[in-house]
Amino acid sequence: MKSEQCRPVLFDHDGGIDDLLSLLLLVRMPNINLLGVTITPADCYADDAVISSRKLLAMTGNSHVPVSEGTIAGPNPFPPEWRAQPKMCHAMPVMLRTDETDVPVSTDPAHVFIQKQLEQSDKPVTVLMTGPASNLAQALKERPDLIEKVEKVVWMGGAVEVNGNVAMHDHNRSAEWNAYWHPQATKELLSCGVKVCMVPLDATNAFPVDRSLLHTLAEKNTPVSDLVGQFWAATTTAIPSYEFTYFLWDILSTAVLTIPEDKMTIETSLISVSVNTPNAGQTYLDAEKGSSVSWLKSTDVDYVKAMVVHYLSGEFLVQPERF
Ligand code: AGV
Ligand code: CA
Repeated sequence: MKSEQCRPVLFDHDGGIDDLLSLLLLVRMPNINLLGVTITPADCYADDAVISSRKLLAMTGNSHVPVSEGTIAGPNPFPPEWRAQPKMCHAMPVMLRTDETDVPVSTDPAHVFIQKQLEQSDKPVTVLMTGPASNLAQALKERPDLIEKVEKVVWMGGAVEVNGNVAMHDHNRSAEWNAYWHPQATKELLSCGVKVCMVPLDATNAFPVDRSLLHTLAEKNTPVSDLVGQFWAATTTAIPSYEFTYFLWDILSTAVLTIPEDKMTIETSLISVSVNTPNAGQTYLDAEKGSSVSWLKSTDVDYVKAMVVHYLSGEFLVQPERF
């Protein structure tokens, strides 16, 4: 199914509900050769993320794709309620019925796993990252020679011209959570010279998980769309003490690998990262000292929603037609 002209992709995620749905979306999009899945113990507990990732790979006929757990922890932990929430994903019946034990788990920590995968690939690799930047930043800090093996990094993170989503007592709400969890890693990633396309809140704010999206998915009435709808249904109540809306943050970032260029507005700006309170993790425009970074400003929202629903519908073992 995965032929030679497919582009090699490493997926680094942090086990949230939309990270897991992003894994499902990624393996169902065309022309992707998934080399491996690495996990950051950020917006999840790593054990849960490993189990759910292996099950989703097994269910979709991708049992050959190895999973690796990250060992690096950022200084600003996610709220424990958010980290525990995705446990319900591997408690759902179709997930419980799936045996994940054939899917290999690497003995290397994620940053070493990433180094080995980049080294072994004969083509430059696209890195999709939907959690904090710690694994990749560490991998490239230790091995700057591998930067040339990265085609580009598509990263869900940051907030450029809009407010962030961190609401902590010592923070002024200017940062997005993935950037805030490990501000130093964010700074290293954006300044190390690797080509980055950020998918910040500027673009993801247009994609709340709302009733109309849930209805559209429900009407598809297929095994894949039903599981996706169940995962998203769990996001509609669990977090009101922090925030009332869940967004398609990671889903949009994953979709960027396939969205045609004329359906997106991408800017390139000089951007710096703060590592101190009260704005740790803020990704701000800085014409003097910033690094050149591409970032997704907006998309054709209806097109992207329709594309996402298309690839997230059907049978688990049947690759969807091209949208
Ligand atoms: O800031 C968005 C990132 C995405 O990678 N994550 C969730 C997505 O996986 C953190 C986050 C922000 N608000 C949240 C988050 C919420 N209300 N619940 C769980 N995670
Ligand atoms: Ca995430």
